[in-house]
Amino acid sequence: MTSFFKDIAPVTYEGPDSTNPLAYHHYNPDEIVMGKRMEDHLRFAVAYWHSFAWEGGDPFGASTFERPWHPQDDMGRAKIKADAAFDMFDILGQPYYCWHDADIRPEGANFAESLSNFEEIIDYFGEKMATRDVKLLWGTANMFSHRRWMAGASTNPDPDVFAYSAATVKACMDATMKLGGQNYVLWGGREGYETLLNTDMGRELDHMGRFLNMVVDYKHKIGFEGTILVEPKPQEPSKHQYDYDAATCFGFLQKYGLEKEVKLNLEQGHAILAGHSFEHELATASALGVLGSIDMNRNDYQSGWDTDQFPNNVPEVALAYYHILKAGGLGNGGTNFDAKLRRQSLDPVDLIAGHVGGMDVCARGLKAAAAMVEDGGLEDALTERYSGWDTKGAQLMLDSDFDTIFASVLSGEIAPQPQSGRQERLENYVNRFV
Ligand code: XUL
Ligand code: CO
Repeated sequence: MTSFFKDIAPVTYEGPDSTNPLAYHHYNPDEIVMGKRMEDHLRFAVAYWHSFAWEGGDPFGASTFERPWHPQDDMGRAKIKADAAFDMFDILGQPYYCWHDADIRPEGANFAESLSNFEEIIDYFGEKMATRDVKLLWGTANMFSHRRWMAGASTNPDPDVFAYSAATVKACMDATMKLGGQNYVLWGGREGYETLLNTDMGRELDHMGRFLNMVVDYKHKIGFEGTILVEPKPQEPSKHQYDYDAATCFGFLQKYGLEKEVKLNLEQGHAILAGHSFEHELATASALGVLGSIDMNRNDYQSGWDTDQFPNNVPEVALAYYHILKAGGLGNGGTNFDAKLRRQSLDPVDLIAGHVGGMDVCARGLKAAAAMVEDGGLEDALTERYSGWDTKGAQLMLDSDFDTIFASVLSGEIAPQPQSGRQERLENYVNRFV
């Protein structure tokens, strides 16, 4: 144990009546929910970037955190950072974590040097993982921070950047596989545009489609068994991002023949930025068969940008897990806290508290969602609302044509009778569980 989290004991479940701020009050990993351990439903992951690589800067001021591993430009400090990160994993006991290449290694003078730094840290992680239970939920490449990516990665007008991106993703997929990662994520923060005046959108989309096909080909070539995930977000940092939301991503995947190969990593805050609720994105992905994993971090509803805060709204989280449970669960996906502290939250204990609170809120949401599934009230209401479609006549209509339907409507045999959608009654029902 390094001294960074000194005097902080491993966090354990003490139940809802405990007043210990560093205990789980609702997250009880071994508790059985709908026949499965809570830990196996939620599959929590810590995001290395926000917890350890972000220095507390914002557009108006630089770093506030001043961690022992800052500045992050040398291998020695990259290892001190890793030591603190794995200490936090030991304290929290969450089963997974995630990284970008740039979070964990210093940038080198050229590709080969960056790669060598990266591989050394991956081996260092491998040694740490060999002595603990923590696993890699996903790896990903940061192809948005360094200035080379300012006009995109696979969508860059410069083919040299496309090549550099391909080499970067190959290295990150190799490392993800080496550490036994369960998924590989692509989030394209600069895969979009600032102005259409300098952008050939059709060409950029074709390049992005070709690139993702190369990712899938490489996955099969190396025998990576994890899922390839694309993470939708409508804008920020680009003015407009091509992976706008779940429906847009699905259209893209279909156009480039990838809808059976690639799923989505949906983020709560990104859904809100796209003008949706999180459950809208979850229900869309579920209906289209591409629900993969989630980033469970919220935005501030007033500020209008991606504030990446830990979740703290149980009713919202409950509806999200309701749709996840209805979809059959997260599979080999998980609940990643792509969440960062506020920049005034300087103390190491704040990092622990943020995660403990997020895990408890998710546990409460999951339990409420499971209670709604088990009670069946929402499902019964749906069954009743669509029951007209269970009749033989309605099914035959789907196999008929406009002329046949027209004749039965004209004869008066069919005459719609409007019925209540019961929204208030259903909202009241949900409130009984949250
Ligand atoms: C950015 C974001 C990323 C991805 C991984 O908004 O969500 O951190 O999750 O690149
Ligand atoms: Co994210």
